[in-house]
Amino acid sequence: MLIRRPPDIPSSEITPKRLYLRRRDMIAGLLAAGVLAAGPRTRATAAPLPAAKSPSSTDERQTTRADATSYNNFYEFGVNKDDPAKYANALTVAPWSVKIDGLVDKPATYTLEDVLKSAPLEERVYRLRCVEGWSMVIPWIGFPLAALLKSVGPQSGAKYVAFETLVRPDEMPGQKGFFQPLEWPYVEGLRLDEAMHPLTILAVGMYGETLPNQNGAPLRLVVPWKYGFKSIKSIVRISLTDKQPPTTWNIMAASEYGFFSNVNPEVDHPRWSQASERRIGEGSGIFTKRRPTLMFNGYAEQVAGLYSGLDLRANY
Ligand SMILES: Nc1nc2c(c(=O)[nH]1)N[C@H]1C(S)=C(S)[C@@H](COP(=O)(O)O)O[C@H]1N2
Ligand SMILES: [Mo]
Repeated sequence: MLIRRPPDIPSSEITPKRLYLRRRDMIAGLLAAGVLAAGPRTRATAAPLPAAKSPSSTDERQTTRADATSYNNFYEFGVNKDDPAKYANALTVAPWSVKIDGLVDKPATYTLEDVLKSAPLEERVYRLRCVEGWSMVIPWIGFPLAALLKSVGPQSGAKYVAFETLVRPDEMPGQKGFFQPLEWPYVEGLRLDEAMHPLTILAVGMYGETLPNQNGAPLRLVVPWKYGFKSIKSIVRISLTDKQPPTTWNIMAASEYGFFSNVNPEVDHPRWSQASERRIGEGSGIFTKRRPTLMFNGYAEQVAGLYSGLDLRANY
């Protein structure tokens, strides 16, 4: 969990030996694959990323990798579902660093390698439910955001965590030209207790490999009980704040997308019902099967307590 480990304490003394070796091998593998390159910008290629499956995984049938990597929302590359798969390979994701600032004891610009030292990687198979009414089941590889936050030392005044995506129009066609669908950078935020919840992870991989660019390489958030847009991709900045931070879809349409955006089948989007969803891969056209949407996307048992006493209709 230490970002800056005193040089006299070998990491084998802090972490169980087995995990230590795995993490060292993993970092070596990522270096070899160019994911953690220190030199000029590199287009990383998919590298194997072995990780043990966490008990917080669902055993529902997983969406195919082909579907999860070809039907994406990543407006920096365009607004169509196939734009990210078409254009995101131009994005250089190494070297990568994340600026962590605001109300923390150790603000700094951390390399991706530093960030990866905060905790061992795990596989987390989570449901992801888009506000548009479709869902997937994806085997992410990542670690709890809480581990990274603890290692930088949140200060007592910190109440929220704000996130920012890369702005690089040269490599992100959706950020240049006449039609700009959103304001850049894409920004998101969580309350500090949501960010510290053990289900909230930072992902660096999926399906046993490093993240494809269209899924938010090299580092993205995954918050399984909230609508997909909260799971911000290709993160370059994490700030701890005392005020609720602005969020991209709320800036775009405040009456449709609130700060919380918890999956809630009882609160409809102003333009459509949120009571059911289409699982990607389960039929199309008239054969589309719809499943009921579950409260908090099926994670109510773990997260409902975060919202006790909060009116979820007013705080959508
Ligand atoms: N930076 C950024 N992050 C983003 C988006 C985006 O357009 N830009 N789209 C969001 C939306 S609407 C969804 S549903 C998920 C989709 O993640 P996936 O493509 O890995 O399934 O990413 C979210 N993160
Ligand atoms: Mo979404």
